[in-house]
Amino acid sequence: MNNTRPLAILGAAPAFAEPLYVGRPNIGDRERLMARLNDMLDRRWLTNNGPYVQELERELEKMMSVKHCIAMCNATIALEIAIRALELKGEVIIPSFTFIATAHALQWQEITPVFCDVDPATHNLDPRRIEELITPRTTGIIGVHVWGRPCDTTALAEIAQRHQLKLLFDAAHAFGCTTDGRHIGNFGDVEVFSFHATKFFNAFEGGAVTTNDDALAAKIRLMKNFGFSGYDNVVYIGTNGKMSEASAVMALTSLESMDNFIATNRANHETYVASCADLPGLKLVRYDDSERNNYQYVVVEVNESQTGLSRDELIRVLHAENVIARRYFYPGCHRMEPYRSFFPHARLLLPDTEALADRVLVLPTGTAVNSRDVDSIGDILYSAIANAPAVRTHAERGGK
Ligand code: T4K
Repeated sequence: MNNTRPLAILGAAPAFAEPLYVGRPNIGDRERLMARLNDMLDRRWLTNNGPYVQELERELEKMMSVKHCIAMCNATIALEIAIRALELKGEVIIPSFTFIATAHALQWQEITPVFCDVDPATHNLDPRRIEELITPRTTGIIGVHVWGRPCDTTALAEIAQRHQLKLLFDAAHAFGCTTDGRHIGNFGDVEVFSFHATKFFNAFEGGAVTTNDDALAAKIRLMKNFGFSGYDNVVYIGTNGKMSEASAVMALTSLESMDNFIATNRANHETYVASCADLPGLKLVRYDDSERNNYQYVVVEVNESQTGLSRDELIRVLHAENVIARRYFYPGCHRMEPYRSFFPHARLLLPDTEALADRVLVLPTGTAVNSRDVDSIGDILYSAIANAPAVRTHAERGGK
């Protein structure tokens, strides 16, 4: 460890006067946003496939080089609609190391999510462990591009094809990312994005489905609008998955600043890498710089035997300094209800998921965080590890 760094924790005042959050929204050009909102109000067209939603869809299709982009109110409803449009039923294989929405979107429709373990090197669904979970009831696989690092799309497509399963990707983290030079949005039967406020690219609330399948796109369009085909003709069971014009305005404004958001995330990520390089027991998740990434997550794996502090102890130290770091996907979907009761023995199949959920720590980034903040966070981590026994005692005495 670099012993010239300051030992600055356990002081009376937190290192940051204001909290630094994971998931602080990025805001684009306010004037452009307000001008569009005024235009929307002048036009009195607020939702139902308005001109801003249509503009957003065309812009995203161009950006991702995908045939169809269908904007939605959020990614959870988008997942539910995509699952229904693909006629999935019975069982669908998914990772447990994901946001609970991936599992709920299936269970909501009484489809059983079958949890598969992840590859500890990639944090994504491990293709080597999928086939042993396939039964006569299996109809699909949902891969999740965790942290925006793409799944092994080729291996998953081969398995899906061999077993005649549908393949869907939860791309909530992967907007703006590529694999083999091709944009996420083009893989599997459909991909689903989230534009929630906490994502680096946001529409307040929002999401989108992308596909290169014309018939599927037409079906999804019907389903997200109650099944209406024309003014008063319902041809299919549907729901309300529509994106509002205000959300499309926010998304279009975010799109204009997207390169800046990514540049800031990348710079912060590089500063974190430099700042944590000499800290034992902390491994930063890296991105493949030969591809396009959004760098929206700064993820650290904590090896307690080297840091002398558990992941949760480190989080307590960071919170006391107003750095609102977070566990992610803890404790894993299979250890939450209703899945915990449905599959009491799931843990036996998911050792890598459980180990990962116990060691992952996510640190703040985005445009609300600058490189000086990142350096200070590095100093806090350094001090915590260097003072591990004192930090432990402090925590035992009831310190935050
Ligand atoms: N699939 C995956 C893999 C996902 O990660 C997600 C969503 C989905 C599907 C479903 O997408 P959506 O249906 O949401 O479009 C957040 C988000 O609500 C959720 O969108 C996201 N993943 C998930 C990973 O994180 P929470 O419960 O952690 O949110 P919350 O309210 O605790 O906010 C997190 C932090 O962000 C707070 O500490 C403060 C900060 N924050 C949040 C908001 C909303 C702000 O500073 N400003 C804000 O406006 O779920």
